[in-house]
Amino acid sequence: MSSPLAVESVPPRGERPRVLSGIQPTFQLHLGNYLGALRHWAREQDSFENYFCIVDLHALTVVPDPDVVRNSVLELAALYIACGLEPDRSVIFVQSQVPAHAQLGWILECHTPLGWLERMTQYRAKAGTGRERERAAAGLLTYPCLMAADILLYNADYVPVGDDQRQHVELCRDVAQRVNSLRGDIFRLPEPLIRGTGARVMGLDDPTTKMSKSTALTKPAHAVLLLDPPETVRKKIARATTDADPAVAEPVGPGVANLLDIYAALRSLSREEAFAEFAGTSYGALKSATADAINGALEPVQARYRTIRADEPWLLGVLAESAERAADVADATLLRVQRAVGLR
Ligand code: AQP
Repeated sequence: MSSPLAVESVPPRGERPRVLSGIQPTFQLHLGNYLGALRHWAREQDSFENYFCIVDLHALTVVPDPDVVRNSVLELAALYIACGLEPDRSVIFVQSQVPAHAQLGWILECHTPLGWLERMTQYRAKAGTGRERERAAAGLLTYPCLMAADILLYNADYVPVGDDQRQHVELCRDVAQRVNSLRGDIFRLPEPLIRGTGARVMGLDDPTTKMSKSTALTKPAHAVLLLDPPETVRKKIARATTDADPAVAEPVGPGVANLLDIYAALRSLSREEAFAEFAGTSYGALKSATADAINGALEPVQARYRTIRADEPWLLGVLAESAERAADVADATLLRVQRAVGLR
């Protein structure tokens, strides 16, 4: 019999590798969230044991209106399912309904050097400088520890994300390694799973910056939103920044490259194949074909979304049941960690 003080290691892997990922319920989802994350999650459900959460605790770092958070959680859950996640193949749950996330988050904060957090690109970009930084929420600095907790609680093998999240998964590995080296082999080290096409969709108004929800909120021309009607999509794509050249030609500028990438991702082509299709044609032809491809992908998603939103009791039932399934796994990990750090 093992000593009651022995550290319990990470449990063995199941038949399929496990994935965990999530999206913040902050404002509306955009094409980048779909192409970089959601679409892959849905397509690859049979290859993995799937855990997808709606990370509402993270949304509080930008302190949106409580009604916005409440509504965005349901909107996001419905969009997960509308984009193809199936509740019997994926555990789709709300982060705050599984208290272990916040509990492990704190333990990890206590094991993470401040310097690691201060170096994070997103913190530096979002917290501003000088007086602005003094007023920024402390959660903006510490949320990568909460994100590490989200992943490590489920002993995830992979974290399927867009390219912008690479640094966060690396930090998660660093923290896990640090705890493992201090307290025993309690965490599995996750790998980021970043797909080629669609991994970094750029802003339509400024193709040198990543398409993001927060920018789309103040600048509607920045992003196609998943619930935009077809005419709005067409107008936004028609207004997308391109180059001074009259036609698609090498070397393509960032705006044209972005449209080619979006088109390629939606038609399952490489960038080169997409370029070959439009080389020498006007930007109008590329924009029109890209808008058609987006509308073709979004139409069925929007139809399913409307059906799901019309049955809120069903959606709440899915989330409640999934939270229980998630908590079974998360609570077991938390207990293991609490014992290892001397809390039980
Ligand atoms: N532009 C993008 N291209 C490809 N993938 C993307 N993701 C986000 N933007 C792109 C991926 O979507 C998932 C959810 O990320 P998020 O909730 O952080 O979404 P966001 O749009 O980045 O959200 P915010 O709140 O607007 O953040 P900021 O303003 O910091 O960008 C992740 O897998 C992400 O990689």
